[in-house]
Amino acid sequence: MKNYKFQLLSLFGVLLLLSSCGNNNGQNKSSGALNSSAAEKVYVAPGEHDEFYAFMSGGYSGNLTVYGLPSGRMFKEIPVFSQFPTTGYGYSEETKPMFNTSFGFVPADDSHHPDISQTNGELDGRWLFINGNNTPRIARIDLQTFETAEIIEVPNSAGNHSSSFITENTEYVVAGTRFSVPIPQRDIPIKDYKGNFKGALSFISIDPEDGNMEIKFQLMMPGFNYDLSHPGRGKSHGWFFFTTYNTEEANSLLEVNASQNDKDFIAAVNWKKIEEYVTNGGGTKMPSNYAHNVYDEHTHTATSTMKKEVLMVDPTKVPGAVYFLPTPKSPHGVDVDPTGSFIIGNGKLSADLTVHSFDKMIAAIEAKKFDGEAYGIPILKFEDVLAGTLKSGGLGPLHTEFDGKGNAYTTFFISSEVVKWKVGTWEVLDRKPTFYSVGHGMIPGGNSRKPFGKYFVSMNKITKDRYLPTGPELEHSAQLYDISGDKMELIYDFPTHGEPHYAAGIPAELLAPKSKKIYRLDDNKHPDAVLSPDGAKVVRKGNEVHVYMSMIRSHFTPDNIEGIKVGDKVYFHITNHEQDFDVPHGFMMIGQNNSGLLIMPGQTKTSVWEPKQPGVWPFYCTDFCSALHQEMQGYVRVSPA
Ligand code: CUK
Ligand code: CUA
Repeated sequence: MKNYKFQLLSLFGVLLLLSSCGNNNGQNKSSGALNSSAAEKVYVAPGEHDEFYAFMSGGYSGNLTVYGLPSGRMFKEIPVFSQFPTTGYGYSEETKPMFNTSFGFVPADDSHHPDISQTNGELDGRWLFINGNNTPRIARIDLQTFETAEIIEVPNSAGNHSSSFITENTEYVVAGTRFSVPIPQRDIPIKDYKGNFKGALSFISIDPEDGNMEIKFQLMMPGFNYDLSHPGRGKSHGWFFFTTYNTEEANSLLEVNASQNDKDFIAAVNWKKIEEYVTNGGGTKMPSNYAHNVYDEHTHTATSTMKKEVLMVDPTKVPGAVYFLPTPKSPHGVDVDPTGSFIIGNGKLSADLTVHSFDKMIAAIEAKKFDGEAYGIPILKFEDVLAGTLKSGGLGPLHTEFDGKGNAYTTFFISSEVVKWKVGTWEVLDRKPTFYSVGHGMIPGGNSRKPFGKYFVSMNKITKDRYLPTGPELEHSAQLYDISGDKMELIYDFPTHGEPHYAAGIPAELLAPKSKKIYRLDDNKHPDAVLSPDGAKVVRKGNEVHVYMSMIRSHFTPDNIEGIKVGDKVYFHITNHEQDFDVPHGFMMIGQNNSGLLIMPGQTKTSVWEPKQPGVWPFYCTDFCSALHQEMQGYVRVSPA
């Protein structure tokens, strides 16, 4: 709250604070407007299913949560960049490699922006990509299994914020760099930032068959801060747009240093041109270490590879590759409308919203009408590319979504509201307060050529009184607006887990029928699986002991294990032999200092236990699986070394 006040005062001064921030004090007027029809709109009867999935980023939890809309019910937390004791993700031997990076084992991150794969600009529901903002990474979630299938590290980057947005045929997912850094990293004085620090933008190709990611090329850009990005679509397909701030290249962002330029830039990158350049042998191979971790659902095992180089492209060597569009003031989100005609710069230190025209941008480029250059990259004239300005009276615009009916919805952090406006006429159609201080908004498909403009979800940054108090730490809130009519109607509030920065929504009918129900035992290619209880055995290799174990209602085989000594490293390779889809079993060993396991039917997972004391030590199943669940147990006898 302290920072927030500081922001208000320092950015707009006391006058603006007094004049237009009343919505922030809306505690007492927040819920009165709801009527009983709102309840009907969000009510999903017991046993009925929701109309949409909403995948919400988990912020500093490093994970992703799955909700239903309109009910606001949470279905699942998908562990991505963080260890997850609930299932053993990141603790099991099979999944530890998912956290390999050039920095070593990194089992935590800050996830911001999920984006669902597209075909011809429409959601296809194959995969979801999400960024790790802290240790720069991108993860791919398989939307058949709802599991993390791949994590690629992004070298030469720091703060992968402008990610993980994808092109309209899922050709590329991009990564940016919120912090510019010395490239290659080296020991230099921080005050030598200007001119020495660089920002690498990464274009990561996606295999159309299996979704595997590969860093195709990086662009060595000037040392600005690259905040967010958005792909062109339709007529602007082939372009990618990145917001920048700190074009002053200050090494300390106290406001005296940065935010002096009246306008920063949106960088327009013609990736098709650069793709052609690298296909013809352009670019320089640059030594760069980064991890590429892939999880195979047949072996139930992740493998990690350390890569050694990237292809670096100097944008000034590729004519027509990159242009700068001046945009007021420190733009945060950049959004492209469903037709691909308009590029919206959400200047967070501005009251107005700037809309650039893609057609005007192309015309200015063809006429070579430039207003100088920055590090060899041409700057277009603001007036030449401007399509219009939304003068809404809102303060602190952050992000814009679209409903597919020609309307846009912009979130305003400082004035805490959502403003609906008409694309093309820049006319304000409606505005509704949010509780409190909205960051992103989300319309299912609102990021594609075909939005499903029925609901708008507001993801709010500041939490104070939406739910029963839970001590000093409160969950954030999401709010659901019905946007099917002319006016937005607030119909529901629900808490979210971690800080939700962004979300990706998709109609359930596009996803639910493809959801995988079971891992088949006859498809289990895990090297340590036992495919029938007869195969269960205990094998000693030096001081490693491998227990090949099966679990089926309601016993473990073997369940009495002897011959273990203090100092041994015991590997439990456990296969769930159930072939009914709804019978997971769990495994926990007394004193286990990593995590238990949750093992789905047909799956194999491995847990390591290092006994420290002689004795007879029990283990048991942690998931109530049958009337004989309490009988699902065993002992390990440990003898002195
Ligand atoms: S960010 Cu959080 S409100 Cu990381 Cu997309 Cu703008
Ligand atoms: Cu298996 Cu409880």
